[in-house]
Amino acid sequence: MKIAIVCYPTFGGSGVVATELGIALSKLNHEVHFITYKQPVRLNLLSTNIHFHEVNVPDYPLFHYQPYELALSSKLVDTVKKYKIDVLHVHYAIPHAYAGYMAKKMLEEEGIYIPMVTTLHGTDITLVGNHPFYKPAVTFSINKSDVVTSVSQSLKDDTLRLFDIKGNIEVVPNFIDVGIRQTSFTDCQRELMATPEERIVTHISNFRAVKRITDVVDIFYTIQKEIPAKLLMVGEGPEREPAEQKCKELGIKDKVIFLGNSNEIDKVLCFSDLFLLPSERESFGLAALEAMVNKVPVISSNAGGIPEVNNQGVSGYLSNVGDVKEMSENAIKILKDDITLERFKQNAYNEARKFDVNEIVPKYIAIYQEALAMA
Ligand code: GMT
Repeated sequence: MKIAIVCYPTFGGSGVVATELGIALSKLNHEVHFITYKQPVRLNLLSTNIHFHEVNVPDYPLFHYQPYELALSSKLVDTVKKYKIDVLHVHYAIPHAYAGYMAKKMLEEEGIYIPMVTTLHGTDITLVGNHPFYKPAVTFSINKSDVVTSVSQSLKDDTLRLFDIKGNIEVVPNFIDVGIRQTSFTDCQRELMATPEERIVTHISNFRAVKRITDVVDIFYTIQKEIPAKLLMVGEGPEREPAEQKCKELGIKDKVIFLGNSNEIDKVLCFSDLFLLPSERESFGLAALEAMVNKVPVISSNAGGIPEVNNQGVSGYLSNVGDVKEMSENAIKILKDDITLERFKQNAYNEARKFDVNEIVPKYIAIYQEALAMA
């Protein structure tokens, strides 16, 4: 099949999932065309089966806001025609499903039918999409998609609760390539980050308010009072600076390392002992799954789809949003002795295997076939 994938190319779960999906499809001999404004960050493997088409929005003094949807839908029309694309798969409803639908209609004028699959990722529904400014357009584009998928049951429930959805939503969980992780990193170079007796606690995100970064610092503050430990903070975003300030005020500045955005999160997770994800909202929690596949247990909130990924008492522990006391106690429970930690590490890995790429990607292929059959 020839599949066009539209996604956000920056650091963030939806772009990562879209990119990994494209790579997996290309390995199965499908031809994949990424259409977005920048080469996706995890797309370091361009091959004969993977193409990247950049969407440019020319600057024009009259435009106060650059019309990205317009440029994207035009690029979609051109790409579908030039490469004879079979299926359009848009990740994140705003504005991708909207632009995709416009492209579909323009192509129909020329007698070309292209089915559109829309995957909902989370904030496009629970945060941004639900805003009255966007809601009618988001509802419209979801209802006009040929197939709609969501990355968790929780996100499906939220979508049905918040929007007036006419059709079905199929749950296709996010996935991870377990095989790659088994072979890639054997030398963890842990000594670069911590002394042998210190535990390494890690948080990875886009440092937005929804991630509750101050909770991460508070949990770590309690942990390091009981157990020698370092905190690695990976990512960039508006909450980074306040978090750095808080670490200074708490006197733990030397124990917390802010690494910024990284393309090498597997290397960081390779020497991590615990992952913290106390988010306010999380449709799935891909970062938690990436930790688990690297044998890192997870202390998380029980928001949204996280309970579908992090198994209570097995791969880690879940608490109510904001309950940093319980999260800290559970973290210490896992980290306190080597035997307990090793058990949680192995469990985390075993749970992650349920989300292996080989289990999930065939579900998307079946969905493309289903969408094509609607033609
Ligand atoms: O978490 C974010 O702020 C980024 C966002 C995105 O769109 O990239 O992540 C969402 O999609 C991920 C991939 O499906 C999910 O794993 C995240 O849980 C989800 N984030 C939220 O729902 C807040």
